Amino acid sequence: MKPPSLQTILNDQTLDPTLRRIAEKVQAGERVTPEEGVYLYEHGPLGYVGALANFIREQRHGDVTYFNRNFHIEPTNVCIYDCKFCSYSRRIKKREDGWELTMDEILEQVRRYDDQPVTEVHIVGGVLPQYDLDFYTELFRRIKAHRPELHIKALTPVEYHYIFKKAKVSYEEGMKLMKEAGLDSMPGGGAEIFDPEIRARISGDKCTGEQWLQIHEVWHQLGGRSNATMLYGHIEEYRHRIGHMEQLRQLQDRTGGFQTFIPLKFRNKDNQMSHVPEVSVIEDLRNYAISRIYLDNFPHVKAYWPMIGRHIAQLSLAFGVDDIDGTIDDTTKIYSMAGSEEQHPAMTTEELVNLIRRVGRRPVERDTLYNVIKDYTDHVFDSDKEFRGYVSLPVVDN
Ligand code: V47
Ligand code: SF4
Repeated sequence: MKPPSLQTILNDQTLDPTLRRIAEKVQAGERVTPEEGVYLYEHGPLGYVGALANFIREQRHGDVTYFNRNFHIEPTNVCIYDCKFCSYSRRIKKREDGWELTMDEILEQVRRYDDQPVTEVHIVGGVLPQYDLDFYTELFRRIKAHRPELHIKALTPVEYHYIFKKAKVSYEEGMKLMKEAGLDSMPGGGAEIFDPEIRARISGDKCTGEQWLQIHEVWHQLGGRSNATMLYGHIEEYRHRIGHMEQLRQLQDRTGGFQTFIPLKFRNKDNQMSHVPEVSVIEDLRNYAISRIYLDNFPHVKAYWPMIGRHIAQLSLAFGVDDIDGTIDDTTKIYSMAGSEEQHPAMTTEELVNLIRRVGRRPVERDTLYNVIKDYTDHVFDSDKEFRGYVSLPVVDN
């Protein structure tokens, strides 16, 4: 399944002149302005934005669709902050229904994957005072001592800002300490929407958008790589999405340290914004496409399949997306609690590969830094012998 070609769009004599100008710019590899970005959101039909985004995607990656083999650890599902969209926030999650893993319990989770060819551990969860600078630097050291080649993608500026402030160290000092301890890269979370007014209304008491951007900049200056997300489809307007992406684009122009942009659809279950309706699938696909068009200096756009579900993830591959994240075990709760499509987000490597193949794309396993590990285009699975890509873990119950 593919949208119309860019040439078909340009051949349409009835095309709105501004949309034609934007399509010509995309064809010429020119950057779209913030005003044009908002215009795309307001007036760009699905087929049109899909054609532009797919043109960019195929120019850069052809049919290649990346995935990786990773697992998630959430040290806690309780959080001192009060983000209105989050089912971890202190207003929603009472400590009695929560878990708070000790360092040994976290290391035990890492050890469960000892015989699995996973390349990355993604550590993210709520913010609590006991998970401080000493805790995380020691944790990273112990993970590296146990399994040096496992890539640690961990925490976000939300945690780092809190941890560094408490430890009275600068962002520069703090990120250096994290790097020395074994941090390999930073995931994209905590970005939400940078606009101060919207951010104050949905996640008032955590780090600001500016602080989020500063911490990524410091990390990039240390040679680190990171991702960026955008929480969309709640109370923000189109101009806020473009404003968010514009700040990311500017930072990327300065550092080149971002790898992947991950739009995250707001889900409304079990949080303080349950009254806000979720946007449609069409809006999801338009948003992927416009992200791909706008963020011309981001190498990759990712659809996080546990959140949007396997079928929309498949569709997204025709709307600018070239990465569908990894095989994820079923301990990842933040999304299932918020009402994501996948209550138990785990897919075997074979399932993930087939999902990509069925929409005519080429599945390629990557490591966190997009080094190719294996091209699965012509791979024949032998289900009995192959590693199946996920291990079902018991739900942690304290
Ligand atoms: O920042 C929380 C989001 C994010 C909800 O870098 C919600 O590879 C929707 O950033 N509806 C954390 N979203 C997860 C994240 C991530 C995920 C996968 C891969 C990567 C990567 C990063 O989850 C938070 C917040 O924006 N979130 N609650 C909700 N109700
Ligand atoms: Fe805490 Fe993050 Fe949830 Fe906000 S989004 S309440 S910082 S876990």
